[in-house]
Amino acid sequence: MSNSDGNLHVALLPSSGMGHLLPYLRLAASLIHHQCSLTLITTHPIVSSAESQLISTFLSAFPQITQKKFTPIPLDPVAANITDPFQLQWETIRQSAHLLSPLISSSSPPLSFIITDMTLMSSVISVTAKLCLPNYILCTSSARMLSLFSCFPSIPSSIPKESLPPILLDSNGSFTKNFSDNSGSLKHFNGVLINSFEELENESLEMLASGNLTEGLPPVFPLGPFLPLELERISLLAPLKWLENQEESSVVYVSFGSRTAMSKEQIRELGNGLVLSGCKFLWVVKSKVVDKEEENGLDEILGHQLMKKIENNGLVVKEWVDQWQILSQKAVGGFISHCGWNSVVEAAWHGMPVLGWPQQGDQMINAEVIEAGGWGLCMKSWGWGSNHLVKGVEIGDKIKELMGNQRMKMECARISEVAKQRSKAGEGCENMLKTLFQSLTKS
Ligand code: UDP
Ligand code: G50
Repeated sequence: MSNSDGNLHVALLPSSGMGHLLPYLRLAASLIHHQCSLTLITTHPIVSSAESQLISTFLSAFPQITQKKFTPIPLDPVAANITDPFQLQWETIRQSAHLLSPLISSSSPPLSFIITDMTLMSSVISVTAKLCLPNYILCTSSARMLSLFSCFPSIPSSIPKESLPPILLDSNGSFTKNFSDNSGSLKHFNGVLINSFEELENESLEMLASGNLTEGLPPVFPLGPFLPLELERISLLAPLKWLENQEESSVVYVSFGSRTAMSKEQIRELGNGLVLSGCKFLWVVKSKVVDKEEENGLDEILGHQLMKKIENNGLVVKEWVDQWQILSQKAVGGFISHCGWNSVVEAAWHGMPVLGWPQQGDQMINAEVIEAGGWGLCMKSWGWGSNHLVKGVEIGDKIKELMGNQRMKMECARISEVAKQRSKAGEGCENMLKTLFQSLTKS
């Protein structure tokens, strides 16, 4: 399994979107720590500026990593019937997966294994199987989502049908077909690496390990919580400076991740809700799915009236912020989140009460992890992002509930303590990687 110099050479194949790239790079740093040689496969053109910047910063910080540029054949979004640019990129990579073969087989020293993103599984496994290259998955979602994924189109009794990603309800759509094909290919993989840990998702991880969900499921390695890299620190200092002057636990932080745009109407209701809550707030506004297209100013998005009302209560930004640093600040006492899985794990690590407002995809299932743990709320009655307008008054009331809930704060402290223990050297990721490497040397 290892090369002549005794080291493992691992190829990483992330999919598009910061929510997919970030956990890959965080894992990459752990693998380097374990003396692995790495090849990072990057897909061009890159969808968002955030991804381009992170990739170049990462490669400059780790010059020992080999970059292999992969240029798939472009797809016509109209013909493919895909509007989301990140999903379009997933499909583009899938359809050009055969072109990965020469890129993979020309790696020197030869690869020990590859780590493939979930969205690409069924298209990549045929390539790596022909090359007899072991293939692991990095699951960028929750173990709870993985439990659904592993037995799809069946649905585990633990998951309500209403929580399924709405896109999967279209049983003839290409997304559902890919999801199903990916799920079916699971048994051909050597293992699943996941940014989770026992105390966060005990039930789902046990269910996955028990073998009762699906036959032939490969081992699942819960390596979480993943920690950010030093190089992820960014220089947008205004939010951090502003937070320094706020009282302890007085600020609610509002972000819907890197690829969820809200309608202008919903943005304005949310703004009113934040003002009505009476709390201070730090709000990251996104009105376009891809950062490159975000050209309107805040004035235009929020409107003059709302801008005026906000002035004394909060700070609104449109740029990429350093979420990890923000969650570390004493002033922050609550998090309104779409519940992308990375954000959930980061909130857990920081012991931050979450008002979960899922917008799409796996987010409702992720939010249920928070609700079950008692350290946040999952707003099912607010519906999915685009099909329901939630009024400011209702949002304001929920924020007050979030910021005043003592029981939730206690659960937060508990989950944060175990998360931090897990991420200390010798725990969590380190131990699990050792187990992974032991299993590799046996095969
Ligand atoms: N993030 C950040 N600053 C931003 C927006 C996002 O640091 O302005 C990070 C966030 O901390 C998380 C990731 O980007 O690590 C987003 O992943 P997540 O799974 O939460 O949501 P997605 O963006 O995939 O919907
Ligand atoms: C986005 C989305 C729907 C959705 C998911 C999204 C996930 C993530 C995992 O991230 O569940 C995943 C996606 C696609 C796939 C396999 C696994 O083919 O809009 O379900």
